[in-house]
This record gives sequence, structure tokens and C-alpha cells, in this order.
Amino acid sequence: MFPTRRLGITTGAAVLAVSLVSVSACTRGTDDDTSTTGEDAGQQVQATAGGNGCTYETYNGGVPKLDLKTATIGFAQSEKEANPFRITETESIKEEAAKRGIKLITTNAQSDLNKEIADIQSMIAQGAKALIISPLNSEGLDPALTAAQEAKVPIMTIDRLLTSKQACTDYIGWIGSDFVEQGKRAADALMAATGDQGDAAILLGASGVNVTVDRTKGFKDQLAAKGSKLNVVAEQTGDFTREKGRSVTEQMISANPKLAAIYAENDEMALGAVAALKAAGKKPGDVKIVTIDGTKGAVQGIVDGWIAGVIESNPRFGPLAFQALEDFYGGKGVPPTTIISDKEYTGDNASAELVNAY
Ligand code: GZL
Repeated sequence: MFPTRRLGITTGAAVLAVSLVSVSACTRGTDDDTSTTGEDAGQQVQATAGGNGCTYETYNGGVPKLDLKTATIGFAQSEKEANPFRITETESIKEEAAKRGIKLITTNAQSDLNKEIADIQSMIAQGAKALIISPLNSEGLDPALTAAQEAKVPIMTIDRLLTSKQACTDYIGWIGSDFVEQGKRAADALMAATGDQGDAAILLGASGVNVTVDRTKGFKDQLAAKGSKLNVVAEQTGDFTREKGRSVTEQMISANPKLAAIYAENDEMALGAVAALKAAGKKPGDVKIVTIDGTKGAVQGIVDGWIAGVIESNPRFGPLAFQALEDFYGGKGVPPTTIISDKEYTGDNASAELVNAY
């Protein structure tokens, strides 16, 4: 299931349960889409791990009990909202707060760590009594975490993991994907798309982020485990952005004219790679691309033949994040780790499943 090392669980706690709780939310697509996404677009819990749950009485020596209906909650977003993953993540948090009648204040760090620290400190000063944080990096938020601890403001984390921090001490718990598994699934898809042969390149995510480490580890481990004939000739970070994904791909294809495959660690970089391939006069399918996220642009790329496969990374954290806060203050408790399930888009289902992309 999930070896504890992969989830940053140092207690060696085993996976507690495989729960198929579905917290489905009909969230809207990206801003240019008036339709709603499919009814299963909300996140589903695939498993929880570690501990018997954290509550306001056990968190960091105890914090004041809150009535979520009367308190102000803060949400700290990490990257600028140019990426549909970020747009959808923020929208999901806002929608769930509105649905629950919760007063929410939000910030966006514009991909700047120092700004995310300042944003968190500012929301505490504005009176936020609990926080939901999407960390920019897996390390470096210490001044913000300290400010929250001193103010007795608990933090629920989503998306990226604070790998050296402790659940129910530095943060309540964490909700996110199994990023190693995503990398393994991407490797399987790329091996299938290429007939498991040819030169391949990796567009790495941003450095200092557990998502990048895990997606890379999963991908390479799977190639090795399957004795793949794919030959990784280049790997370079595209910083999870479309612009850098394009510029790095331009360099990769000029240095490796026979490049047959690209593993992009997110859709924005994959779409940048498609732009580079088009500019180089390539045709759909000349270079097989597999990517991770599940944005409408990438899934459309499958329909158009430019992308071979997309592993979902579902950003609709709103329902599960606020349910966690409800369980935290209600006494049921929050597990350190909640893993969500992610679907896969292929040539066979992309057209029909496009409605569920974001
Ligand atoms: C994954 C998230 C990643 C997305 C990227 O949970 O942290 O960050 O896959 C985003 O699109 O940049």
C-alpha cells in the first residue's frame, strides 16, 4: 500500500484503513467553462494512514474549540493562479466554505515562499482561528508555523507535504495524492504508448517539493522494476510552468533529435512541450507525452493526439479539508495522512471523460 517512508510518516504506523468514502462535489470547471464537471469530480478517499486522529484537545497541547459557523478560517494558496490546478483548488476551497456558511479569507503567495510566510502571518493577525495551507515547498514555512503555534491557530495541510514536520504538532493532518504511485502509473502509460522503446526525457517539477521527488522516484522505480527499454537521455526542471516546459523541451529536442517520449510531471509543462513540438514541425504522436494533473487542456491534448495519457491529480480539496476541520473540532479526530484516489485519462476515455477534467 503506502510504505510509510513515502508518506513522511516517521512513526511506522501502518495504513489504518482503505476507505472508499466519496465526498463528491459538483464543482465547476475552469473559469472559461460554464458547464459543471461530472458528479464524481470530487475527491474520494483511497486510504488513511497513521495515528487514531487528531483533535483540538490533542493538537499541540490543546487549542481552543471553535464553532466553524462563527469563526474565520484562512486559506493560503501557494502558486500563482495561472495553472488550472491552482484555480480549481482555490475554487473548491471557496465553494465548500460558502456551502458551509463559513467566513473564509484567502491569500496567494504567487509562487514566493517568503510571501506565503507573510500571508499566513497576516491571516493570523486578521483573526483567522484555523488555517488550510497548500504549501509552496516541503520545507521553509517554519516562521509561519511558529506564528500559528504561538497563536494557537491549527493548520490543516493539503496538496504538498511538509516532509520534516509532525502531524498533530506542526499541522493537524495532510490530504493529497500518492505521488509515487502517480509516477509509477505514468511510467506504465509511457511504456505502453511507446512500445517500451526509444529515447525519453523527463520534465521535472519544481525543486524542493515532495511532489517532484515522489513523481520522479515512482517513474524511475517502475521503469527499473519492469526492465523497461526506454532510455532516459535528459531530465530537467520546468518548474511546473508552461513557459519553462516549452523552453526546456526546445533544448531537449535540439540536443536529442531522436527523442521518442516525454514524461511531464504536470500538465502545464506538458502543454509547453506540445507548443515546442509544434514549433519544431513535429506532428501529433511523433513524440509520446504522458503527464500528471488532469486539466482540460491536457485531456484535450489526448483527443488531438499530442498527448498519450494523463494521470489525474485531483485538486478539489474543499469538501475533505473542511470535513477534516469539522472532525477536528467535533472530536472524531483527523488522521495524519489521507490519500485521495486519482483517475487516468487515456485515448479510450478522453473524449467522454473531458467533462471531469479541470
Ligand atoms: C500536486 C501539486 C502540483 C500539480 C502541479 O498536488 O502540488 O503543483 O501537479 C502544481 O500542477 O504546480
